[in-house]
Amino acid sequence: MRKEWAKFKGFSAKNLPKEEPLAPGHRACQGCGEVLALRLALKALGLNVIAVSATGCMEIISSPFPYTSWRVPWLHVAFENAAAVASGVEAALKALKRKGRFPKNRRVDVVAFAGDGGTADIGLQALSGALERGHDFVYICLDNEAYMNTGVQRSSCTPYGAMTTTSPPGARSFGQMTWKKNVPAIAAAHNIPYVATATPAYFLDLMNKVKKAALVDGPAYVHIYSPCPTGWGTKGEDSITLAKLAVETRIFPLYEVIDGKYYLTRKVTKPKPVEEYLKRQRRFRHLTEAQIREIQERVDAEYERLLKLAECL
Ligand SMILES: Cc1ncc(C[n+]2csc(CCOP(=O)(O)OP(=O)(O)O)c2C)c(N)n1
Ligand code: SF4
Repeated sequence: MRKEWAKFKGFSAKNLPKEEPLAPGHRACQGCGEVLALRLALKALGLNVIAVSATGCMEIISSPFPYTSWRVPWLHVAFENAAAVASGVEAALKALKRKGRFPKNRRVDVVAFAGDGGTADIGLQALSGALERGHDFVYICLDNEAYMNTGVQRSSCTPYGAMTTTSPPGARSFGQMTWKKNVPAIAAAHNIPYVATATPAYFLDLMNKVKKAALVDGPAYVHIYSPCPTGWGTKGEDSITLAKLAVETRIFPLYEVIDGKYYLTRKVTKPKPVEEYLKRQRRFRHLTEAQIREIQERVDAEYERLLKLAECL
């Protein structure tokens, strides 16, 4: 365990922060998993935060001029540069402290938010640079598995076989033809102190991971799986069930990578078949039995690989 966590006892149902840094009244779709993840992450971080968010659903729904849902200082930045701007904010804070223009002991956490498109595709270079330079900040990827804000285009985090407007199934295609990019593994390859995966279905786990990410000295990366009823063709009320199913089928395992060491935070010993997860979503409706089998085999193999890397807490 890292020394920065010594005094953090963890969130529980009894000590949840009262503050809601993300105000209600925003314009997210009903049942949006991404805005729930954002709300929980901000709740864990508290009010001493400067947030940077890339363009995408969470920016659009939270800031229709002249309104805002952000009760903390917030910068909306371009699609590709959330990590670069967060690096600049963190460096500026350090400089202000050095020059005596900001109280030395006042803690302000810098956090960058971006979707999977803003993280795994267009923002990957900025993210890699910021992680490699060792800025003390948290990067949170809100992964709804496509470019939702602009009308459900595929990203490199879109799962194999999924239908999007740019991976339509038909005579020559079965949907997304590539396997989901493993961004947490890419982040971990930068040898940063902390990487974690989370989902709003396990909200205390999510909040504890975000808080731990903020407490570590140096860069931290949290990848949050976020159901999107509008883009996935699911019911709003099913978002939490789906997020749970993603973990229970081993499609989205929950783990931490602390100083390069993997720890499974929820070991799934009796996995449900991936079909249970796939069949509830319109984006997978066209898949054949053979394709579902192929996905099951891949999920089994990836989980075995993860088990070899991990120790259970
Ligand atoms: C350089 C650039 N290219 C394209 C766009 C248009 N654009 C804005 S948001 C977005 C998709 C965002 O997708 P993602 O990061 O996955 O976030 P989500 O909306 O799904 O939360 C795109 C393509 C842009 N703003 N800038
Ligand atoms: S399109 Fe999806 S991610 Fe965007 S606000 Fe709606 S449900 Fe949320």
